Amino acid sequence: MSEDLFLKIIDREIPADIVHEDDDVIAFRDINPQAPLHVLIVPKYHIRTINDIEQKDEILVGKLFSVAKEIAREAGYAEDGYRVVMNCNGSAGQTVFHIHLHLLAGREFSWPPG
Ligand code: IU
Repeated sequence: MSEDLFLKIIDREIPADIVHEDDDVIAFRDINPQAPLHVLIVPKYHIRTINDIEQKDEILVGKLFSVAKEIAREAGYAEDGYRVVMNCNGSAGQTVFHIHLHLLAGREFSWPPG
């Protein structure tokens, strides 16, 4: 069993409400949603934090945004707007150390974020 909780979701060792999956990426609803739509878009191989992204990962990281855009569009939020966020390390609030893009939609978001 892996210690990476998101690899466990990818391997179906722990459950998740999966909304998208392809060869590179999985996306599932956050268990503690912060907006009516809150989905995590996750690469299928382990990258610990943004600090660990390498040149070979650039296409994959770009794909996280393409998948987020498509999920937002399919859910009807393309025009109203949505937010995507990736936290890096402790001060930003990263709690799961396998990079993931948060997609949040369905409410107003303030700026700057808390
Ligand atoms: P963060 O950026 O690392 O703080 O985000 C981690 C998110 O993963 C957080 O919003 C959790 O609610 C979410 N999550 C999840 O959806 N399913 C899980 O099994 C676990 C965490 I562990």
